[in-house]
Amino acid sequence: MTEISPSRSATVKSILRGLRIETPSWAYGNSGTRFKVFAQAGVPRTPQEKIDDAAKVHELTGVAPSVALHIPWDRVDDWAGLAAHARDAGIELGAINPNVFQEDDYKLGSICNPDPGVRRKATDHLLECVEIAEQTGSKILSMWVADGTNYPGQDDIRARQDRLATALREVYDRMPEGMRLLLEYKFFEPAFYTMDVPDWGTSYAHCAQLGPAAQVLVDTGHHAPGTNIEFIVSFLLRAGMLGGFHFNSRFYADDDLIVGLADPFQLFRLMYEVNRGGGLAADSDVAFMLDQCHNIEPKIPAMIRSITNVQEATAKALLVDTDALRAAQEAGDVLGANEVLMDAYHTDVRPLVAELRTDMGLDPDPITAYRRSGYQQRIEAERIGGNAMGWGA
Ligand code: RM4
Ligand code: MN
Ligand code: MN
Repeated sequence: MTEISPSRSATVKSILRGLRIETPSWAYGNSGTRFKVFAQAGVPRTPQEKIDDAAKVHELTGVAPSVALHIPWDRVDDWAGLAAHARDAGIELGAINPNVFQEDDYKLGSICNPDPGVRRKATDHLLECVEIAEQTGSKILSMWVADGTNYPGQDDIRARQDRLATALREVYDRMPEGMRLLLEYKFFEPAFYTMDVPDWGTSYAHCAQLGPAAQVLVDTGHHAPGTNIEFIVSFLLRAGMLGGFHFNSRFYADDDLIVGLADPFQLFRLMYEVNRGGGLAADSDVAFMLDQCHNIEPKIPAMIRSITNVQEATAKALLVDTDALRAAQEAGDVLGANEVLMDAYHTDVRPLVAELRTDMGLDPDPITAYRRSGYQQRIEAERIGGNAMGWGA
């Protein structure tokens, strides 16, 4: 069993202190499946109210200082004003996520659509998102291209790649210095036969062609069952191509469940590779973002839990005795090496993370603190009338 020494505990805590986890605006609104959206009391009616909820999560956890926006779901007239609202609430506006999947025009795709007019419209939306990012001070354009085909022969797979490359080039060239384009991949859904960016290799190839400000975004729910995601993470980090994450967990497909609940061991393995590859270093620009939907559970506590799950997995990853691990690996000690890893995984890090919160002047138990805060009762009372915002509303 691993005993956590005081010096090790101090190192782990200082790295955890520097961890930044961005929450998504859409997770605070109503969401559901294609069968039903279950409304919850107190959900935001405006982008400002989503920001307020994200700020509450940051206030209680201390490590969620920004919120990602989805355009047009979070569209406002005054972007600088929205950024100021966030600042007043104690957080910043984070990644801008364009939406090129929710209009009738996009039935056959957006930037890969066979119709040049539709491609123009979709590309213009992406360019608009670059502008929005400039106004909100966001440094990341987080792109998910939902394009693909449903039937063999439906469209020319190769031509679609050309269209994709053309649009990405135009967007990339429009980005100001210091902005990054993160290209997300997903193996299926909404299209069922081909996706135009189905996997990390496709994303990598397009990003490499674009230039250094384009990197791959790994959404943990976007792989075929059984895919070894930590291998992908390790490979991308080594190549300097891991831009960031959309954390969530899944049992079957893109379930968007709370990160670390379906498979905490996977999250640990992933964070181990992130650390191994330098992704937790002070100068790393790997963006840790959540991309979840809380269909049946209360949303703000779910976000808090997601953050504590990431912190705990990271703490365990940081507890791996790397010297012992290397020695076992070099000696070809298969079981010994695995034992080093498992030792760290089985360590109860909850007291350490609670101590970190106390060090940071926070309540050691953020979910109980939330329940006590009265915030939930207040939003349920105040946010009556008007339309509750939801996924796509
Ligand atoms: C997609 C993808 C995107 C997210 C949308 C809502 O499956 O994960 O990142 O913005 O869902
Ligand atoms: Mn995602
Ligand atoms: Mn997804």
